[in-house]
Amino acid sequence: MIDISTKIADIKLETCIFNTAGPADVTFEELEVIAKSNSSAVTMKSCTLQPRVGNPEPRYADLEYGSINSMGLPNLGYKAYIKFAAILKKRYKKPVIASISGMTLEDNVTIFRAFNDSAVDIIEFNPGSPNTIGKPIVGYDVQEMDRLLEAVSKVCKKPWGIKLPPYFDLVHFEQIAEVIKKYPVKFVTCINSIGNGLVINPYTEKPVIKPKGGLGGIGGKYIKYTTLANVRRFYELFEDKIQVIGVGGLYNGIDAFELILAGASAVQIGTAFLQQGPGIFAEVQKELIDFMATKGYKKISDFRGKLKPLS
Ligand code: YRO
Repeated sequence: MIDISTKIADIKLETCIFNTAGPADVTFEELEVIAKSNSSAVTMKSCTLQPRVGNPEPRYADLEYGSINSMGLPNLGYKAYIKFAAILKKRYKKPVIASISGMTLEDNVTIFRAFNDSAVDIIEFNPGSPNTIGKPIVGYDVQEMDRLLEAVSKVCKKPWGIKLPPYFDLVHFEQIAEVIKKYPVKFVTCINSIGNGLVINPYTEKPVIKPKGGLGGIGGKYIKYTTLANVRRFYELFEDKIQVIGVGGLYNGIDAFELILAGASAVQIGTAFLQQGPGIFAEVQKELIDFMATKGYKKISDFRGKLKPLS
């Protein structure tokens, strides 16, 4: 028997594979599709204080090897997700994960506080928007990150982690890790989409999405090696005291295996779920088990983080 269960923030997950915040997880109907699938948890769309319709369409496009999006955080507002969590938990008995992405520090504090008295098991903070006008997104500003994490730590009573944007400079990994270590953060999820790519249709001579002059976050196969590097670097810097969840470019069981080998305690699926539907979770699960069987591994701790050196 091969066991691919895991624990995130001390919450048991029947498998280490579930949906990432963002794709097809805004409405209750969409969340029920995830709950009925083999996704081991139900992660809900990042929420804000007020409901948002998001950016004008087209705001998402499938690409040959992935996706581009500039959704603009369409969501039903945090109160809807507090209600959804209660129903989902009761009906489907699997962990529910809320994602919070308030537009200001004050909004984030209000939303975190409200989720304390909710059925959600885990909270993921998404520092993907600039919380101060004229500054970069919080995840790319070490001081802003410190300010936000301090505020969230003071109010949050649920186990929580952070969905990080990708980093590309080795010093940035160290600076962000130092700030995160100051707070009771249980996990980081690496990575959000690679921001502000531009996809052009050469025939129409136009971008493929409308918002921001065509700029949008890139997901899918294009980003897998950035995901692996971010998982690996944070796994090393946190010395396994803060867990790492891997997401970005995972389409099959061997991708999941590589992310776990790099140090991930669980993996999430985004673009591949959107493109292939909820059957992807059972598929990746089976492929991971089959690949582990060929290696003689019986549980994910047999190989997690154990990437071998070349020499
Ligand atoms: O556009 C989105 O809703 C979006 N897309 C992503 O690829 N990642 C995200 O975290 C989000 C939501 C947050 C934000 C980027 C719009 C601030």
